[in-house]
Amino acid sequence: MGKKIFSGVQPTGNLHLGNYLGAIKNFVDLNNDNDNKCIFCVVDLHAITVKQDPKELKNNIRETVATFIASGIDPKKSIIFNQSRVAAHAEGAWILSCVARMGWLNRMTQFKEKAGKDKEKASIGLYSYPVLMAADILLYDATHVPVGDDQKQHLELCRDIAQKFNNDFEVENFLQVPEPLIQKEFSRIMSLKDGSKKMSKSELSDLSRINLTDEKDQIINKIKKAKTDPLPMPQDIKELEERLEAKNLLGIYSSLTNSTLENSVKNFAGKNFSEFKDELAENLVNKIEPISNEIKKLLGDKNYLDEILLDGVEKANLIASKKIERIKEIVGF
Ligand code: AQP
Repeated sequence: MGKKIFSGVQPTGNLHLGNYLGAIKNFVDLNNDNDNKCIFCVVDLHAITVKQDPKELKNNIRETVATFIASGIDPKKSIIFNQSRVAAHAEGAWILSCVARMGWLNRMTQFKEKAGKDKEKASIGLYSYPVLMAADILLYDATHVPVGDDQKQHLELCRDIAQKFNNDFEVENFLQVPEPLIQKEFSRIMSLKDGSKKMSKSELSDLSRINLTDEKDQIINKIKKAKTDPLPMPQDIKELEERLEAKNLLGIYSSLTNSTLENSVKNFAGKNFSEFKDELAENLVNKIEPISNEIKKLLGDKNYLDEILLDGVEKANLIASKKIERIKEIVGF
């Protein structure tokens, strides 16, 4: 039986290789299966949990849509829309925030990482972010949610919220408890400058990530400058536990070439990093350059991107407004 897929990407600029290999690549495969119903959301309400420049946000919303399409998502076979235009997301988030427990949210590691030492100054939205994410997913009865490894904990929370709502209001199976779809390998791509940190949009150094809008020369340069260690390429997969940068680069290579980490290690065992880096850069350019060119082409036609969003908003609204009405009835409004 086909799956009901829902996933979101924040329009916070600098979409990168981690977003692509961890999530968007998976969206494309799921979208290519005609049995699946796919909804891909540009989660702009999530984006404003940290300060955004309004003009840039508007551009980033379009750029996220362009990235979906340039990566291979067919807008005719899926619903692509932006979250803020479907009021049920914000309404659902409020109702579910009365179901979720403080203790559950207090355990969320992403909030701790993003708020850093100065928690008092973080927005309330950043704290309750996972509840909005639960509303996003549950409004569409999604059965499966493709995400990168960093979102695993939020998805577990979404499952807990769905189960508690169903129990509290005695509506068995009313909210669909979704399954995460997290790739077994390479589900967390790390920074090119520090193998212990995830590749991130907000990292100050652009050299830490491959952006999906990077050009050939930028990609080659970033791989050349990517951090490694003084030893030759690892001989054995066990060495990777201690050699995080080598592990990350070999992981990226394996993901791009659809090979296992073990085979990639065998391929380059004992060679110089420079030889490996040349091959890695070539594979990256082959994958990213066409996407980058297509994003730029699509951004030249803002009307086309806006039409996709408008169409998506209409379709998403039809589904979400019915579900939120039922939720309101159940709650007693
Ligand atoms: N490094 C990563 N490796 C694998 N998957 C990743 N994802 C994000 N980074 C990696 C996955 O991409 C999807 C969309 O992510 P998002 O836009 O919701 O959030 P983000 O990229 O984590 O970006 P932020 O929060 O704007 O900024 P940073 O990156 O600075 O923290 C998700 O499925 C995510 O798992």
